[in-house]
Amino acid sequence: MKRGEMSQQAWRILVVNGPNLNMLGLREAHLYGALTLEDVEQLCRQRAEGLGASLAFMQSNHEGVLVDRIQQAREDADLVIINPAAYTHTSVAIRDALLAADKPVIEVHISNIHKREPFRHHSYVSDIAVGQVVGLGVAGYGYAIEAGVAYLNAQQQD
Ligand code: DHK
Repeated sequence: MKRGEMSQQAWRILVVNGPNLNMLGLREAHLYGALTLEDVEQLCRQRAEGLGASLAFMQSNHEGVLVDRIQQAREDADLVIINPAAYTHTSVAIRDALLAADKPVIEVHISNIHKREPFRHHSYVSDIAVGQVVGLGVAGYGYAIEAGVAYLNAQQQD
C-alpha cells in the first residue's frame, strides 16, 4: 500500500527540535518571535492534518537524545524535518544519525542564520537535506511540512 494517498496510509513526518527551542517565546524574541514551542507544535499538527499526514514532534537539549530519536526515524518516519538549533553548527553526530536514518530531510531555522554571526553560516545538515527553510520565522515549519509532503508525493510517482 502506498503512503500519502487518499484512503491509504498517511505520510509519517517527524519534527525534531534541538537545544534551547524549548525557550521559544522567552528567548531573544527579536530573532525567534513570541510564539512558544507548544504553538509551533500546534501549527505543525494543523498543517500535517490538513495534508493527511501524521506527525511526531519532539525537542531535546541533549545531543544523544536527538541522535536516538533520529535513528528511530529509520523505522517510524517517511520524512524528517529538523531544526538542530545550535547543533546545526557543531554536530557531526546529528548529521551521521540523519544519514543512518536514510529518510529525506528538510532543515528549518527560524532566524536567517546567514545574516547572523559567521559561526552560524555553516550547517552540518544542509548538504544532506532536500532543502532548507531559513529566516521565515516559525511559519517555516509549516512551509517545510508542505514542501516535504509535496516532495514525498513526487518521489512516489517516480
Ligand atoms: C536556532 C538556534 O538556537 C541557533 O543556535 C541557530 C536557530 C539558529 C534558528 O534560527 O532556528 O543558530
